[in-house]
Amino acid sequence: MSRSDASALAPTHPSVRLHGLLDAPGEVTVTQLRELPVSRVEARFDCLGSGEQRHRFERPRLWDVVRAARPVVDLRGRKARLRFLLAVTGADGHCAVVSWAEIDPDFGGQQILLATSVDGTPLDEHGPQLVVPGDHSGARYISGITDVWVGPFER
Ligand SMILES: Nc1nc2c(c(=O)[nH]1)N[C@H]1C(S)=C(S)[C@@H](COP(=O)(O)O)O[C@H]1N2
Ligand SMILES: [Mo]
Repeated sequence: MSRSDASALAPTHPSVRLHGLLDAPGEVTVTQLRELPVSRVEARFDCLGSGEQRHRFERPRLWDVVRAARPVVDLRGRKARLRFLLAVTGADGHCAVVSWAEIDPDFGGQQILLATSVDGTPLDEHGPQLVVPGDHSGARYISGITDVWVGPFER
């Protein structure tokens, strides 16, 4: 497909809004997420409604997506970043929080993904899906993601 064909299709595809305390906030499509380094995860989780599920997910770590948006956080020491959290929301309003320390390699370093495909099926039309391999429950596997907010807890 030529470049002009691709950009003609772009407006029909959903995008994820990256916002919060970021130097480079913006909208990112599933196509753009595929430009980041690829990770692959075989995940198994439990759903209260439909029992155990197994899926193959592919593409970027949430960590790489967030770093590309340049969060305004001091990474020289280790304490300042610990108050940061990421709120991930789907098109239906389902929302869950991931703490910065879960995905930061200096702490949990979990392979949490914003998947661009599930079992080989591309998610361009539906929007990316959050993949949290450490979770027993599937409830944080938010699909159709429209929004990722990054910022510090304030008290
Ligand atoms: N946007 C959105 N994503 C969601 C949910 C939801 O209600 N809305 N439910 C979650 C729950 S409870 C589970 S168990 C998994 C189900 O994943 P599946 O679609 O592979 O069955 O999706 C999760 N992602
Ligand atoms: Mo579920």
